[in-house]
Amino acid sequence: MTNIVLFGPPGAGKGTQAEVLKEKYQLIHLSTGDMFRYNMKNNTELGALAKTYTEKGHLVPDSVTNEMLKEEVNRQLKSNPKGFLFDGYPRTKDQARVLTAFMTEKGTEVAAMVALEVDDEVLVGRLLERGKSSGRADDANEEVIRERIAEYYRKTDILKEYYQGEDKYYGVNGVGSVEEITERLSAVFDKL
Ligand code: B4P
Repeated sequence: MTNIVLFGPPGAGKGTQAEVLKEKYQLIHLSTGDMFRYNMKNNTELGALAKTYTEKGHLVPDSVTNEMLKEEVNRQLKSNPKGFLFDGYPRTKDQARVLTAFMTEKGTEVAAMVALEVDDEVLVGRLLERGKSSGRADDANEEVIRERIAEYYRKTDILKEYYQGEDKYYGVNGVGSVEEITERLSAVFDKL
């Protein structure tokens, strides 16, 4: 299996690119953000818990996120996938450690972290634009959007070093048209 972590700050375009790349490379796309939104929409207990964090722009606690992710990976493994495309996970050092151990337990590994690099002001602009139509509480106002970006620098950005330490980090310029960025990402994916 080839497992890739698609990385970047909120609004970098991880979800947008994952939709294209999962088809192109036949990978199972796992977005923890989508999983939380599905649970919120369906009013599950997990959704109610996640909402209290996401609407403030904060990360959902690691224990909750890790268990949800593992459960989904276990379910998907039954179909013998070619690999996973992790989108929005891991987002903390604890999540990265859990993912490394979990992949080892499954006899596989994370091949690479591919990161979309985008300036903060571009991120704020994109998310405010999406907020006009998405109905997402976390896109609704600039204060929450800036808090999500601050949370990224507090807890997530450090993961670059974690994967650089394993020689698995690839940075890609995330500014340009969606197609241009897909081409840049594909150049990295083709090597993996
Ligand atoms: P996510 O769903 O992962 O949300 P995101 O960071 O906003 O998305 P992404 O980077 O995928 O951006 P997108 O393609 O949509 O997380 C939401 C929340 O869930 C988190 O804040 C957190 O609370 C919680 N959560 C999720 N995972 C967690 C974890 N592991 N641990 C704890 N909590 C977790 O693109 C954004 C916008 O930009 C779109 O409108 C898109 O159309 C636009 N866009 C994309 N590419 C563009 C381009 N090239 N040019 C112009 N616009 C572009």
